[in-house]
Amino acid sequence: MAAVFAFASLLLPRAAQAQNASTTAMAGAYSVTLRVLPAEAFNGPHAAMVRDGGAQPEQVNGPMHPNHHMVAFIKEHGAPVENARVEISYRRLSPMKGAWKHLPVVRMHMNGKGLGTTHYGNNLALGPGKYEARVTVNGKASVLLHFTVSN
Ligand SMILES: [Cu+2]
Repeated sequence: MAAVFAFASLLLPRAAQAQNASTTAMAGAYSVTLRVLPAEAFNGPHAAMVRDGGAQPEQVNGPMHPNHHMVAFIKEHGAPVENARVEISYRRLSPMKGAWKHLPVVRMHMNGKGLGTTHYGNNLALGPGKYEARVTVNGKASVLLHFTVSN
């Protein structure tokens, strides 16, 4: 199985804007949509997210004080992939270039909306700036996506 690296951002430059950034590219046979949203609750009466596996969620009121929810939705032939192994790393490009960081990836779905809404990622703290993120699916298909955080 050949490794597939889809450097979509080089071919089709497009940067999404947070608070609700969304950008999509193909990673091999997988469609990867990266969304950067406001931080989401995993527990309590207003939990928007239900954890199904993977890493532990960074809680909204936890020590990291996350302000965003960076997640990847994976589809294959138009259907959501509910059991992918997903790795996400990211770095800030400007105003100051940062080091690559690994996001501990939670597998989750939207509370009350079923496993068809499965996605992968976590809450995290992001300051304003331009970023790139690499999403790798099942260890062999990866895509590099760009987004901007404005607040
Ligand atoms: Cu989520």
